[in-house]
Amino acid sequence: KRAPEWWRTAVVYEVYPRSFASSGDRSEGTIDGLRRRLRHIADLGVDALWIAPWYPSPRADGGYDVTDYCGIDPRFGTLADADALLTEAHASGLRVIIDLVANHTSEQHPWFTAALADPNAPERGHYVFRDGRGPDGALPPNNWISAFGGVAWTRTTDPDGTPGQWYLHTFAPEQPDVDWTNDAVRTEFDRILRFWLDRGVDGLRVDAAPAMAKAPGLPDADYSGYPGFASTQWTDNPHWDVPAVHEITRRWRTITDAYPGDRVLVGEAFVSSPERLSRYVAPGHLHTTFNFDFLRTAWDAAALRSTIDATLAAHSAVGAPPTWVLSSHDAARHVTRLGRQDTGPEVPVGAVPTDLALGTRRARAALLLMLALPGSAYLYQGEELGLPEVEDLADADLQDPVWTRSGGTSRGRDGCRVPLPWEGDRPPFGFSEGRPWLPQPAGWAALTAQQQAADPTSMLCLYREALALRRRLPDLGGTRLDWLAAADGVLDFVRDGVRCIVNLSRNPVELDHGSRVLLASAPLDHAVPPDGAAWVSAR
Ligand code: TEU
Repeated sequence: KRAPEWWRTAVVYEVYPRSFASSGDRSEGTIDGLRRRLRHIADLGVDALWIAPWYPSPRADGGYDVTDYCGIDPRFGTLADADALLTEAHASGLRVIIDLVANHTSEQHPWFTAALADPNAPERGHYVFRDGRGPDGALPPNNWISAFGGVAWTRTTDPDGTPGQWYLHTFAPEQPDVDWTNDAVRTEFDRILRFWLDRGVDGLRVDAAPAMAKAPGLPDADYSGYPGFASTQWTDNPHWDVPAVHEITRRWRTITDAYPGDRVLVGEAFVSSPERLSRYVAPGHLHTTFNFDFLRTAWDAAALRSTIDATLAAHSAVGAPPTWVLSSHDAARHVTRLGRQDTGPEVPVGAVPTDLALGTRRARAALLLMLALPGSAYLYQGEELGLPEVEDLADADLQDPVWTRSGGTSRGRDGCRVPLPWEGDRPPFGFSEGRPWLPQPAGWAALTAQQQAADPTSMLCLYREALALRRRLPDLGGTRLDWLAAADGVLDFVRDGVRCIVNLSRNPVELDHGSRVLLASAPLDHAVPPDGAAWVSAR
């Protein structure tokens, strides 16, 4: 499918390459493994894949700490493997979006090494180095906190062994923020963008977009009104969602638009309102952005409807398509979230009782809701298998910096990054022949792709059917959405020829006599059961 502006209705599948598929006795995923399992993604019926960072990296933050933006981490493979993947994906009708981590580099990036080695090196200006406050500069330059918890500044030691300046890191100390007011930084990222566009990628996902610009003078933030460090709660501050960020995206849009073939820039922008989000996709800026509001909305009809309406209004005001996301490599898997009373995306400490059967029923219904909404949708690897969050990883296995930097108040994001189960009846389930970098639960034998492909009632088959129908029925890709009057706790809307009913109440929703059901998330007995959804022909 090469329709113009494909990204307006695209379904994009997120690949977290470290955990997708591998080969030999390796513990981590490889590009070769991804190529061998590409069929799985093509058969699912999505339009594109987005690959989380595959660059050389010490992996202080799972690859979001890059040392070479124009290379491939040797643990994943080579540039030739990446080229082969692009060719094969395109041949299978899949577009490829890669990750652009431009708010920060790795502390081992040659720029940062040079900046540390000599306080007078020009590379200091590529980052945000400042003198400390207080006697001997022993206090951080301002009060900013890191998204991963703790102070957002780390003091350096000068080559002569004396305490030196501080540098800013919005995320982990191993991820120093670059200074986007620096011309060398801007020029280098122009080059990186062109390097990958020349190689044939169809788009870039702009990581942590709101972090890139900082208010001039780096004034203290006012955190009153923000609950604890709770990371990304700080969204209107001198270090987040500052207007100058839009100059960066405009610059990149000009570069991207010069290429043929409908290349796309997708923003990862966690901001305080749909209106703030829409600024990232105003004409001349990014094409689309992730919609975190949808991810964070509880399983509640009124709340979902108001998120949907606010999102549609803000996006139609700027002519951009909305996006919908249920899971990512940063959030607890939604089968688990939806099986809890508390449906928030953060992983709470300790054992929260989870009803996975309930969560699975709701996840099936949520899929039909998401795929019936106007715009583009993002899937995260493993959700098509109905994988739950792995909540019982041992402390010793946890690798996410969120776990260490939160002082253990968060278990971090490893539980949604466990390597996928492909086939067989015991770990490593065909992921590789080795020991996966995070242990897979033995119970995943029932959730392997192979097992589910043979079961028409499986989550995998529901994803395939829903995506195939979405392709066949252009109404599902259109922009109109008309709400129908519905009982409390029920979402009921029409997309031209298709009606979508999602039952979040405790009572069944009777279907009109003679209704033609196109697809249902659960067996229907002339009614959509609680926690179920159906697509019904409206023609
Ligand atoms: O995430 C950016 C971001 O805003 C995160 O703070 C996110 O909202 C948080 O993890 C939710 O708990 C991106 C990547 O997706 C994430 O994996 C990286 O750790 C981060 O950037 C730094 O590069």
